[in-house]
Amino acid sequence: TTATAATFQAPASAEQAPAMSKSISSVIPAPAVAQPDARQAFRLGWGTVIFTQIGSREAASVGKQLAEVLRPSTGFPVPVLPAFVHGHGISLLLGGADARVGKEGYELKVERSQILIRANTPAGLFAGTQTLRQLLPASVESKSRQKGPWVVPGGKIVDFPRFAYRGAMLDVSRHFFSVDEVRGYIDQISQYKVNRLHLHLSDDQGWRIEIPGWPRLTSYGGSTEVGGGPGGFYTKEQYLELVAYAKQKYITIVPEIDMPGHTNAALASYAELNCNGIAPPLYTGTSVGFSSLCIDKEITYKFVEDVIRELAALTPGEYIHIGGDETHATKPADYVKFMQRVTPIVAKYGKKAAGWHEIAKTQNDPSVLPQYWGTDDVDEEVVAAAQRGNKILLSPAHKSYLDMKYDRNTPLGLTWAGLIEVDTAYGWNPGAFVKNLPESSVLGVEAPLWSETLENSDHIEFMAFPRLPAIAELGWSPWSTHDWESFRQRLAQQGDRWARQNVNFYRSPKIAWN
Ligand code: TNX
Repeated sequence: TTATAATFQAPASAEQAPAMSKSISSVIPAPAVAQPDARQAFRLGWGTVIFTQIGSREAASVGKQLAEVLRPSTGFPVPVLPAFVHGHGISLLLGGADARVGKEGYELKVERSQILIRANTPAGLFAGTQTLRQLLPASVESKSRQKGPWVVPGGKIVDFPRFAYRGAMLDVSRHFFSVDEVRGYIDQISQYKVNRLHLHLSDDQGWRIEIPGWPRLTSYGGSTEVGGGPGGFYTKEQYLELVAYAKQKYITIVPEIDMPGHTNAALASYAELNCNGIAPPLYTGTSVGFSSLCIDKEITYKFVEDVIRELAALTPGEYIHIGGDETHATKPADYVKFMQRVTPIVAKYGKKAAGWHEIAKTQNDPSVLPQYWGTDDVDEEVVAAAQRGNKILLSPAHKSYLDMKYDRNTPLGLTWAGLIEVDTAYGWNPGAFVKNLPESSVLGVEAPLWSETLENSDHIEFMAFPRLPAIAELGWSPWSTHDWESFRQRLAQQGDRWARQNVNFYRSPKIAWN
């Protein structure tokens, strides 16, 4: 716990939640369908075995990850075997699930003699194991041996996501975060069925990914950050390591190179990218909207193509994010010209372009994914794109921005989009939020975490928890389950889990933390 967070405790006035014994539906995100059965419960013991689908390496990996959570705290051996013994242990099986579970969902049955998770894919099995984790006592998250009993409440769940894209974004440019710090965030968000991590890899303050042929982007452009610290960057191998780590948790990395604005780090590294041929100094402040690539120089497009080619080669996911926000230093006509030339480059390397919502006005390509970051509920350009067939990603800044302060006393964060307590983050319906944007056009939601004021994992955690789980639930759970009272009670149970995981969460006074 940092000094900052330690001095910032919730007032003692938290309302008391009514006592609630844990049931099979007491998890975040809320399951689509849950039938508790109070007569059944499974008790983990010395003999508990995890059985995984025979012949599936991925199912075995999901089983191993579950065992690695269970072993230290229970002290049980929890072997993982590619086998199935009917009526015993915890089984992770592919196939045979309720038809509604689709590609990412799962079915979970908890009986006295066994726990059965069935899914069509390993991703679904992974989602099911995250639910199971939350059904065990919070002490299961401890790294050292704890006292049981290790009881899982009985019943049945059939669960599947409302939206395909359930994202978090981390700005590694304003402050750089190491591979270990990003891995830690991946561990945390994957517990809430988030399936995309958007990395904001470049901005005015730093360029964070190696690009062949352009070594100064990282050696110089990556050498600092907001406040003048040492910055940093990911080598190709480190980036691939993050991609692979995320993949084990069924999270796809969405890399962003912001352009044509937010490019001071690149412009400082290569004089020839500037219209006047003069490299500006590195920038360590927090202003936005002052930099632009040179729209009329050919080298700009060679540079952009080299960057996109490399990112596409390193990224298995379908999207490359090309930014496009706050281009106050680019003439509007130049912005359109730039985007019309760059979007096809993304397609040339087999990817779809995502961009901040300003991109919606620049072209008619229905494969482009505009990311709405406005602070109201009106955007005609985004709605027009949806009418042309584009899917839209929703990150309304006054609801989903994890870098906004919770209240006036929050020691970290910004306020330009307002103060966002956890009930505000939870209180909106992505399927009916932007005026005239139907749910069928919404690909999903993303919670961005900009890092102007954030320097380390404690800071990331303090801003993301408890709001990230609120956004994750909006992305996964059917609207019919949406209920603040239910959410705040389920959220209260996460506090002890985060404490055991050493997650430095914000003790919102809206929640009666366990
Ligand atoms: C606006 S949101 C930005 C970022 C800042 C953020 C701070 C968006 C697309 N651009 O450059 O970091 O506000 O909240």
